[in-house]
Amino acid sequence: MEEMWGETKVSVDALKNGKGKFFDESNFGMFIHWGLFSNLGGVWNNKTYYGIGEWIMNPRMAGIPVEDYKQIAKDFNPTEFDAKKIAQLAKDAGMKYIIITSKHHEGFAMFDSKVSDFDIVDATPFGRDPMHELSNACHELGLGFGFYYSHNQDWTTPGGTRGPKLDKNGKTASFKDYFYNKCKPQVKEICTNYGDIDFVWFDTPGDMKKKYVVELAAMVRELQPKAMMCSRVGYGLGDYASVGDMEVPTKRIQGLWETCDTNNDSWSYAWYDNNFKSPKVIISRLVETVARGGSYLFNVGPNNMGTVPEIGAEFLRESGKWLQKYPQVVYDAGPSPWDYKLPWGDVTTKENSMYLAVSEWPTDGKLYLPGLKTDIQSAKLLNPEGKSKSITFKQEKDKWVVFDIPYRAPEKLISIIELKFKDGKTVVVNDDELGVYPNSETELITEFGEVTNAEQKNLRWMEKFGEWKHANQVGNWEENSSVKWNVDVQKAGYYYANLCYAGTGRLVWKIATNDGVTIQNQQAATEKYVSYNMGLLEFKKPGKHTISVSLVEGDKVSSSLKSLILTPMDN
Ligand code: H79
Repeated sequence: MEEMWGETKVSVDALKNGKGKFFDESNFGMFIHWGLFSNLGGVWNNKTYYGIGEWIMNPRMAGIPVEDYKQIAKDFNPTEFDAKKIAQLAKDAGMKYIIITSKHHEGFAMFDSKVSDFDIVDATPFGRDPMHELSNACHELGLGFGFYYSHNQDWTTPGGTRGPKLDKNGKTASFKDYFYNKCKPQVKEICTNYGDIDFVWFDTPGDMKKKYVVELAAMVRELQPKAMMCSRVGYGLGDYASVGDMEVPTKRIQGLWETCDTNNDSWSYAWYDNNFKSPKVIISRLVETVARGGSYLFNVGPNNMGTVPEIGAEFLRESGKWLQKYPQVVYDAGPSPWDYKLPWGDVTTKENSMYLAVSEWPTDGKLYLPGLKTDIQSAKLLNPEGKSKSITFKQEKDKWVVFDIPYRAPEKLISIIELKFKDGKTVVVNDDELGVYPNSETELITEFGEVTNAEQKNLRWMEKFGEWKHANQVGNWEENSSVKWNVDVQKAGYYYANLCYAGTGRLVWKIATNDGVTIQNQQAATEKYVSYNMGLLEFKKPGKHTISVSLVEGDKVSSSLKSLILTPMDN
């Protein structure tokens, strides 16, 4: 886990059988970002600020002065907030719990706080405690419930990180002041006044001193012994790891972990943000997360009136209908035996079943599966209306399994093929070689290549403010650098080879296979990752090969290779 999001060291096995069981089995939860920023919806003084809306106060966005920001509370009146409706939405979406912002970095408490007047009951005309309503609604519907609390940053409280330096008497405020006067007593309130809670989700520990984190975590454990804390509490004190914002990891991660993602681009409501993830994308990202061994925490941002934007809600309900048909693919499902996703989709497991979740349905009537060593007992195309159908397949030793499938995808979102294995049998898969598929594009990412004399690194950058993009890439090229992949080619023949990279000017790349086939070509390069045609690459025979890529000419420092994409010519 990267530094920014904290690390965690816990006994995962004990947790999975104990208080972590609910989290481990749920795999899908609702995150809610709601605060004063929701009342702005991305606008300050008639100007729209693009990027994560809850950061609008920040100097790199609207730069709103503390006193002006506090005034927003006066006209925050979300009278359409309906806790039951939101809890029902989570339930309909197939989510098992809700985690909501009780206080974000802005410092405004969305609950009735006795510690500060800057809270929704004391400072707004609304005057209700929506957290009370929501925790009740969740408990009534049998959903888990938890709070997000930004423990380190507080932009409106003296002494909070990125907050005012002086208190109201002009005296210098320290973090200690903020911690003991606000943070700790408020966390005590959220851990005391809302019944049993399942999560306390701290965020951005930054350089908060260890002693404070230890003290805070100890209090949470004492008051809410069943609540799970994510690694963002800091100093390895969480119960499970939280990976980077908006990141679905490409490689299997051991242990208990979660990724948080959002339904459009911003976490909090922004009027212009219409980039909602479709039901298919939601389900794909959920299944992919579960297949890598994690849980998916998916965010919605209620607006100034307290309602969840309808498009997002509709897409969630549609995702929920799919989950109702195929619950076994997600809930309490185990990870894929392959370390990575496959070109047509992903894989989850349960007992002696394996679920092939096919999001890119092949159009030639064949589905290919590489590296499976264990005998399949049966293969079925699932149809929840009781019309599941056996499908025929061919499995030969050390060969790819080939399934005969209908030409058209049976499901609009993601179709499921269930494989059964002998009871109690461990399914063995060889995923050391990456499959090169005969009927679809195969993207070989640098994360799974062997890198020589160059630097492999995960890069993270923001396109809009606060909106993270991720790439595993190889940079710092030298004369003799290369990235080499071990592949298993199902079918001999010609493949178009594309390279996806960023860089400057023009670059010449060479691609060579172990049986002496080489292609070399020059293409343009820009600061964005773009896929360029390098030419046709021939595999003279099927089976195991290596392919390596090297930079022949061009600026070595700025060149950054992301992947090699192979597309069968006669596909
Ligand atoms: O609540 C959501 C985000 O507001 C919160 N985490 C998710 C769940 C979050 N807070 N901080 N970050 C994520 C990391 C963001 C860092 C940045 Fe910046 C904010 C980069 C640019 C703006 C810090 C401030 C670094 C530069 C300016």
